[in-house]
Amino acid sequence: MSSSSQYQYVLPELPYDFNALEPVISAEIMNLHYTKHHQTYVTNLNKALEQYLDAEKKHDVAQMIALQSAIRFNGGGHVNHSIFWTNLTPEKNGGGDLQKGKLQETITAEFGSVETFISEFSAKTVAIQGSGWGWLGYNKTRKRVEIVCCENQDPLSTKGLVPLLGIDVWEHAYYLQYKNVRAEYLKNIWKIVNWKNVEQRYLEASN
Ligand code: MN3
Repeated sequence: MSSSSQYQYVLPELPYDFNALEPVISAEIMNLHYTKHHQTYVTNLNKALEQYLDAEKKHDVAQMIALQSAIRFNGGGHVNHSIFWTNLTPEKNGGGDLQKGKLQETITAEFGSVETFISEFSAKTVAIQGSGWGWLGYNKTRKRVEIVCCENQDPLSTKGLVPLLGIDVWEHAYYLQYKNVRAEYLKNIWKIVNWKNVEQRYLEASN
């Protein structure tokens, strides 16, 4: 077994075609986002972890510390996008349809209504300065769902929460289609949210 083999992360399979989320997200964005952006996080994560393993073997703590920001950024990018793709689904496959059930009850209890949740989530996420992600996360200590924003590619684990639904608001996620109007992207994306996936994550996290 070669020293780096345990760090060969790979792109997860995209569960739909590049054009399947149109008109909300164009095939051009999906193609670039998945094959270029996500792939680059994976490539650079593997590279950084390989270098980290080398540094660890040499007991070079200073180098291990220096590599941490690359691991955080690229590892976060890989973790976040891997969740994001599964959080979305074409409208014809049930995108945007939050059916009655445990998650819908929890969101209603926490925010008053699903509509209020969506408008709070959208308002907080549209206001992220620079690049980042809006999340619905599960707080295991409080046993509640929360809306939290993360900067750059910081995964939600850095806030101590379990990710349920993440929306990427880096410009690469919408700019080719929505230009500078992040709010319009955030208004439309609810049409393709895969609530079944979000609910499954909620049931696992709250179990
Ligand atoms: Mn992205």
